[in-house]
Amino acid sequence: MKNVMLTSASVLALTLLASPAFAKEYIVKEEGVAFQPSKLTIQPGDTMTFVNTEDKKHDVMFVSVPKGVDEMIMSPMLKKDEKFSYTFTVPGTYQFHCHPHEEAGMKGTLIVGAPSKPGETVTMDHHKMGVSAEKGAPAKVAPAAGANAAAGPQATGTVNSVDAAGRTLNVTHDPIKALGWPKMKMQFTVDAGVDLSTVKAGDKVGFTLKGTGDDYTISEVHKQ
Ligand SMILES: [Cu+2]
Repeated sequence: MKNVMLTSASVLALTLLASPAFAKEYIVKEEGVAFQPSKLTIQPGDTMTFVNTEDKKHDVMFVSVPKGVDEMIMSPMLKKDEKFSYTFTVPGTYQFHCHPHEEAGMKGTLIVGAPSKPGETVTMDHHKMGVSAEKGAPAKVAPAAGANAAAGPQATGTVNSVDAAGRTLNVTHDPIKALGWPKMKMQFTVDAGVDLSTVKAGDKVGFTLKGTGDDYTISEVHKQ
């Protein structure tokens, strides 16, 4: 009986150590065209939650991240009291900004674990929407060729979540050569008229993008 109890206690201790019970959540307010705080250090496994506390719309996008981060970390545009959370696992230095207020200096720095050494980060340039690695050469944003040019760039990916009422689709898309985009997790606005009722989390989908520059919407989506 004693042995059984000891074993249970050990299992419980291991479970607690392995669980995210010790992970912390850090709140960053988007307020006064600034991130508050704008500099912080967290540990791998911790979560940052950005909260817009004012009437102005803000977002947050991570434009420089440690190598090994294979997705674009960005929120949708946040209205007052809306939140965006992300759990960081890759150690290093992250730079982020609010897209509408970048020029106004709304930016910040996050260190997860320990800072990156020079050459250990990559730029996720939202304006050009491509990963420009060490050399800094921006990925070319070329229109798709042939029939695709009229239809817009084609993409494939896996659906993370669907908000049919809010007309948004969160998808981890495969690299999109026509746009020079790497594999990224992104939230897209979906055009009116596109049927989202059959699309659900976990689905593999093909979709068509419409737009220019950094403002793309989904104009068509189908299951694969
Ligand atoms: Cu802003």
